[in-house]
Amino acid sequence: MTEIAAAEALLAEARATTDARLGEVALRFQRGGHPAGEAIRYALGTVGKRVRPALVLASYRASGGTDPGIGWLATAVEIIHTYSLVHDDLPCMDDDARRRGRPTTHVVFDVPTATRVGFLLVPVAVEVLCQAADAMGLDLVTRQAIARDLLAASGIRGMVGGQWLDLVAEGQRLGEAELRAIHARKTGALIRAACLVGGRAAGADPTRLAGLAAFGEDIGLAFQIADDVLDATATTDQLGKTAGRDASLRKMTYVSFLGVEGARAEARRMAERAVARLDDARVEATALASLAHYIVQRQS
Ligand code: GRG
Repeated sequence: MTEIAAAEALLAEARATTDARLGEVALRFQRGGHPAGEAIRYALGTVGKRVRPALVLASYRASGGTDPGIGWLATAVEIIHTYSLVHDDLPCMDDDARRRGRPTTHVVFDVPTATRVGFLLVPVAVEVLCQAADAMGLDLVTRQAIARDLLAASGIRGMVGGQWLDLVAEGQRLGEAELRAIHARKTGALIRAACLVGGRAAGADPTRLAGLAAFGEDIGLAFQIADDVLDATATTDQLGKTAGRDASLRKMTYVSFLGVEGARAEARRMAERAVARLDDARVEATALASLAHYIVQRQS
């Protein structure tokens, strides 16, 4: 099997595992008769690549984990990601009408509903995280560390902080270091957390955890650079979301600094460096390396 085929098999497994659990979560709201039920089902039912859940599974297994309860932890990470997409598409943020090949949540329902559903998904993710910890019998110190990693990656030092700076920077000139710092928070922090929480759940030692975190940082950046390249080169149909959005929002991207070919080369360099980080920390790299290479070669 080629490396990309191996990554695609892992993503398919992550999709099956995560989608079943996301469906279960949505059903709880629908059965409860809550008015948010339909919108939650819509938001959670959109089909993404499931890169972050695949990273949770691969980091867990690379650290010796074997419990199928890890699927719930992967789902918690995907729910945080889903919340960020619902809010990212709102008119007050990137104002986009398409995502994952479908109209965005606020287009199908309305802005207040999508705003509320996005917020609601954060405590839902924490509940699912607790469910994962129970299912896997994780000790309190590990639970606390996992919750801290995931929430810190979502907050002001992570996704919200990065998005905030990104919005403020629209239409402004940035230096490459500033752009890198924004991306590390907006996109990289959650990807890093996915790797770290998989390792923590398996009881990885501090050296291997540091290796997983360093790997996650590098592929997080590689992921965003590849995203910038795709935004500039792919079609809306290929992406399932509006192509060319960065240019229309006058955003600085890696393509503005390096051009398309330069940005592709930088993404590949970051993916190679990420894999070297795993080798340095003696983390079993096969599956994680295949995901790193998929991330920079993907077409959507
Ligand atoms: C309150 C300022 C403030 C922010 C709220 C909306 C938000 C938090 C943060 C935005 C985070 C974000 C959407 C970053 C972009 C990351 C990115 C490249 C997402 C696309 O990920 P894929 O390609 O998507 O994995 P799929 O659809 O495959 O899951």
